[in-house]
Amino acid sequence: MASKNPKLKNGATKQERTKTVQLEDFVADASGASMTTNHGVKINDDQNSLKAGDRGATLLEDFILREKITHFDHERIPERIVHARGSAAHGVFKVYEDLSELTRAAFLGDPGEETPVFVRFSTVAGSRGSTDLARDVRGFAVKFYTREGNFDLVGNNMPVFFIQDAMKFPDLVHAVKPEPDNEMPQAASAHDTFWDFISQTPESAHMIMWAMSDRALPRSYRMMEGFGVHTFRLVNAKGESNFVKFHWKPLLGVHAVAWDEAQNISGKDPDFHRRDLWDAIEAGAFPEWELGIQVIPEADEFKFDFDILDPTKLIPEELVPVQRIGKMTLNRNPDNFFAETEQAAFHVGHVVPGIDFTNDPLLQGRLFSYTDTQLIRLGGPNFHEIPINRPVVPVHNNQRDGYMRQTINRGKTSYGPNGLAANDPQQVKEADGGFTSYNERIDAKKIRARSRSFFDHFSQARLFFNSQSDPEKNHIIDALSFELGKVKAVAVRERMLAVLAQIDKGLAAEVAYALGLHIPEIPLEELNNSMPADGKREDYASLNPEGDLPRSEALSMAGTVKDSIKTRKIAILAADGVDGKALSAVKDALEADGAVVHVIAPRLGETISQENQKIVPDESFLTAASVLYDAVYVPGGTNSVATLEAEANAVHFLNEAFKHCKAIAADDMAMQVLESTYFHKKLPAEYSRETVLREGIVVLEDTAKLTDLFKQMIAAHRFWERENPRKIPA
Ligand code: HDE
Repeated sequence: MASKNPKLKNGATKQERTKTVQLEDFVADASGASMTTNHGVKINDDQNSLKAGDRGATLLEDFILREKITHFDHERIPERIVHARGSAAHGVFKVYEDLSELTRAAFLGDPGEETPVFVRFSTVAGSRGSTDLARDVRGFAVKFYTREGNFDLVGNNMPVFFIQDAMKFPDLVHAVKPEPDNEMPQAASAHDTFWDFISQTPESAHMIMWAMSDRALPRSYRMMEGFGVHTFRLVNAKGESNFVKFHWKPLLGVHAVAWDEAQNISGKDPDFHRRDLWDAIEAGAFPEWELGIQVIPEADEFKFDFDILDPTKLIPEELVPVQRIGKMTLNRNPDNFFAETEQAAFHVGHVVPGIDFTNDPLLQGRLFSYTDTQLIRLGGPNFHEIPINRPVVPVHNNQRDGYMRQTINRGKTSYGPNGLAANDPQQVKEADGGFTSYNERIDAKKIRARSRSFFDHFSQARLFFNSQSDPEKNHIIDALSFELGKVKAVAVRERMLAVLAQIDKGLAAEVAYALGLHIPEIPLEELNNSMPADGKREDYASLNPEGDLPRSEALSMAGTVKDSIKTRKIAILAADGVDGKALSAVKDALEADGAVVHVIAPRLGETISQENQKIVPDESFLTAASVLYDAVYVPGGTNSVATLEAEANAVHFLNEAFKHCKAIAADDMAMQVLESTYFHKKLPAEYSRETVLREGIVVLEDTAKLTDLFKQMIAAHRFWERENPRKIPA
């Protein structure tokens, strides 16, 4: 499309190349404009169809009605077969230092270069309209619009995957999606077909540990790690290659919600993550991640006790540290969900010179799938011309035509070699930026098989479990007990117990207890049913060695960043007669540190403080719920406290906040409200600083002191120890 933007006509300055400027050419803004048909005819009446008389039949002649209804009839496209539910944002990426020793990718070689990105987060199993808080893996797909073309890092928030070979992907997805006879359950993995498949497929054991952990219940997309999962290659200008694993590290830390809370959020606000991302960006609290790489020299390919081509394995950070090489900031919400978020087409095969693939058999299959899926989803081969998918550099080749072609290719030649157009467009030498594949030596027989080096199915699952804090371990046990508890086929439950016993006997015993079952003795060679017709059981037996590392701190969320209350959502419960001075002091102090504070009152409109000042509540107890907040504060004020004490919703709010291990603060006078909760007996007897920070509850008259402690408690995120001895009522 010819540019309407005069800045772009002169081409090529760095700023002008940015994606935002490119997209502007396609943005339509109706402010002050006349209404027209799609063909530009001004419309006089958009309220009534053309009829034969006042009360007569509608005329087929009505081209305005027909155009409007026809377009409407075709508004939907197929949703993504996986990752259908997603939310996205624009941003920028900047590398910290020149990495040209490692890779010739230009966007990683110039710390002065700002590369536009578009990032889409998603759940995997649910459909487009499903809840954000399902227990699920999250997609973390980043499109870098570099000056050498698009690079897509299409990752997840977990560093490993369920299967080792692309051949199994349709089976996995059929098993996890709603069951085919009744289309239930929506977005959840807690059902027979999923666990049936998993219990026959021990290679999924490691990923199952991640999926049953708190990683599957992020507090926010902004508080998730991201992983490229596969081992890729970085290749420098000399043609030297290193293996690489990609990581995204969120600057706000990695945080989760409780499972009971997640289930409640799904009802109260199914758009919880979508809203959170949108609101943070609108408020200017731009989400940030550092890009990390683990670099493995070619010579070290066989140094590990697992195969680096196996996507069910991670490389522990203790063995290969993650170097933080750059920062990504998301700073702009899309203008239009469909045009941008829905039509974005990511592809793990979109790489730029300097980044290359490995033979990971899952990655190899993905290299086929992503273009193929866009052909059906976006309707033809020209989806690269959709504005959100266009690179910010010119595109020239001899590909032509197809549905919805936008480019008007001038000239007679659409082939090469050609003499009529002097061979234009020209191929590009490697030294001038032409893509060349890494010259990997391959000398092998053609076989359909799985490498024995992929058969250790349990040691990293065990490493993950052993690396968790006690509350995290309890959450995994609870998650498995819940999920398998929803499975109707007892044989599937039992088989899963045998799989869990290979990971950790204690874990299996706890889940077996919850299910009221015994752990069956299934020998290792009978656990794996994912084998070919002629395969011999012993050849496909899982291995289960001890593993080199007892623990890896980086796998636990317990030690994550806990130094900020930025963007945390805090509720202040208030009614008429509230101590307005204390309320404002706490609110102002929290907001000054970047928290989002909402006053919640029995009704909307106005709340009058004891100082006779008007406070406009953000929500009422009807519209708000504690699961939508990170912490809660109850100011004093005789009348307010009396009202709240009698307000069942306020007491419920506090009970739930306690149950979900959140920070709770109250003025001394508001103790009366806390006394109506079920947990008041559990309140720490003496409010030493240490007790307060351990328990996450502070009741103090001194507002300044209270604010200081409350902030530290909010930054700590959750007080999971409160769940002990796991007897918190609903
Ligand atoms: Fe995907 N995956 N995938 N996947 N994937 C898709 O492409 C596929 C895998 C991931 O926000 C689809 O455009 C196969 C691993 C993300 O638009 C499809 C295999 C990882 C997204 C597809 C995998 C991912 C997708 C569906 C096994 C993490 C959403 C719609 C061989 C590293 C991207 C689409 C977005 C989407 C195929 C495994 C991540 C069908 C065949 C492993 C984040 O092409």
